Amino acid sequence: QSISIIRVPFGLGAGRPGSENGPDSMMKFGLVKKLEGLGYDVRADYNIRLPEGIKSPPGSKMKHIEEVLAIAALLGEAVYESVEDGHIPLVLGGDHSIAMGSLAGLNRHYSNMGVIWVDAHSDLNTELTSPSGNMHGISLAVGLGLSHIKLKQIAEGAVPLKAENCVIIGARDLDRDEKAMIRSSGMTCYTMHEIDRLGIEKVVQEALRIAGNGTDGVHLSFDIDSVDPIEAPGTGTPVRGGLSYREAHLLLELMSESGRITSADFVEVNPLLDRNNQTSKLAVEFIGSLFGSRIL
Ligand code: DIR
Ligand code: MN
Ligand code: MN
Ligand code: MN
Repeated sequence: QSISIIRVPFGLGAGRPGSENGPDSMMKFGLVKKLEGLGYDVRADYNIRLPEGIKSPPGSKMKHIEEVLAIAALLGEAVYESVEDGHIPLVLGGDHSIAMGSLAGLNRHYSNMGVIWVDAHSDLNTELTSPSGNMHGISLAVGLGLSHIKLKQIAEGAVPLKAENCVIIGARDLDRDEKAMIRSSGMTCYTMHEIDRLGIEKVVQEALRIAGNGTDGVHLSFDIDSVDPIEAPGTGTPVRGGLSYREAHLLLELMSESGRITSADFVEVNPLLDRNNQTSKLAVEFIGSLFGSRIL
């Protein structure tokens, strides 16, 4: 099996700079070697960069919207091409706005894709409800067709995800309108409360069942801020009370075991905010667990 690593050194969708350095940092801390050690044929031939001359007009409510959409279109192409070529796309962010590109590109290949969104946040704001104006807070809403920005303007022919096949895991910081969106959309959200009560194993099994039910692919979008800031301090919007080190690993080990995950994003690693590169190294470990690394 082959993995196509797609680097997206883009951080303008977040409120503070630094996540654009995430891909290089994860590569530097041994990602390719780790995946090769697990038996994969690894290619890292995509590096998605913003074309010259793209700049949003000053004062637009959603900050850097043109830049985000330009990156998303290029990433959508790359993801589509890699999956059509038979590789597993592994997208390294960058901030979480880039997931719009992953979802749009994958949507051209899969006719009915499930999504598991592991995040402290739900990224279900829209341009109407966003309190921050940051594009990384609307990417799942775009995927579900809830925003004015549509997947089909990012990748031709892409259709909205079905809410019934979308699951959020790890939420603990939701804006008012996001809560309403979760309730009305029909998607499933396992907040930290459900994880505490049910245990991460049960939550992940349910999530895989829901995202896998009648779907021909399951995309994992993993925002590193899902993990507790004690373990993952290098991220732009840390929220206390997150997944423990082992809960995060177990989640990824179970996803690996299931054999259902067909693509993944790892986003919001911010080396500028990190302590001794702890978060970049952790992200590399986590990706290892998703692709089969085991303790014994
Ligand atoms: C917040 C933060 N809900 C927003 N979102 C983040 O800006 O819309 N998502 N950080 O990962
Ligand atoms: Mn090709
Ligand atoms: Mn996010
Ligand atoms: Mn987040």
